[in-house]
Amino acid sequence: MKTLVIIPTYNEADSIVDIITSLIEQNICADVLVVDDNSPDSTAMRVLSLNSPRIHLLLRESKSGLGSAYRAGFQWALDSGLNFTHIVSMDGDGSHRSVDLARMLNSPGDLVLGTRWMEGGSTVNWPIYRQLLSRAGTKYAQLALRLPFDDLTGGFRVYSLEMLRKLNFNAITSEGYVFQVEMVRAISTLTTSIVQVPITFIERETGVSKMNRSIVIEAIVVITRWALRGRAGYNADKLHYVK
Ligand SMILES: Nc1nc2c(ncn2[C@@H]2O[C@H](COP(=O)(O)OP(=O)(O)OP(=O)(O)O)[C@@H](O)[C@H]2O)c(=O)[nH]1
Ligand SMILES: [Mg+2]
Repeated sequence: MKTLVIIPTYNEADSIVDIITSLIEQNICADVLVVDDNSPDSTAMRVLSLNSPRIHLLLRESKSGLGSAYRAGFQWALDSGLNFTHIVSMDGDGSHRSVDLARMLNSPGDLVLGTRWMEGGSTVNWPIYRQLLSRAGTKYAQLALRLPFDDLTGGFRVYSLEMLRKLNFNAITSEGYVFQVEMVRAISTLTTSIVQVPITFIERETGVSKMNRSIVIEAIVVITRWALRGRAGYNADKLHYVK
């Protein structure tokens, strides 16, 4: 197993160094890739200051959304020639714990979903309205898209690179939380090897959330559109998402 952890960042200068250091020092992964959108708070400079061949930075010109940051990161991993076998997606605000990642990496699957809303999973200091929004979002996506998973909007995941290689990233076009839903939707046309591992999600202590109303509206509109169209069937989705 050779793992790359991808962390998208926008203004996470206060938390990014601790996260990377704990991953590298505990040898939880081989390498880390930060995809930074030219954060005004100099997140990228903090990453560069760590000065390690195991820490990579993909610096983009301006804030372009979570989905496009992950697409760029996945493509970087595929093109890197570094022979990674697994890719982890992880937030750069301290909400995701490396101790949970170690358990996720021990769970075999083409896709491992870090899951808050299952037995053993939890959230710490997360406002009740955010919990309700997250649970409602997952419930709606679960029913509308018939995806039998308990945390469809979370960003803490392990992907097998062999499986990612088969996906047509150009077909995955969403940006906010719904990008996480679209990844599961696309991957479920490829494999049934999708497992859930309980995680504890901790509310960020520094920096500010990038969540906003347009991200929620995007999710509702896009999921509803997929649900109405999706009755056309699994094969149409497969042709769309798989190379
Ligand atoms: N590169 C890049 N990273 C982003 C963008 N939007 C969000 N991120 C990062 O994606 C991760 C998740 O974003 P958050 O703002 O923490 O969103 P969240 O965890 O869903 O919301 P909170 O619970 O409010 O923190 C963080 O590391 C952000 O810095 C973006 O447009 N570009
Ligand atoms: Mg967060």
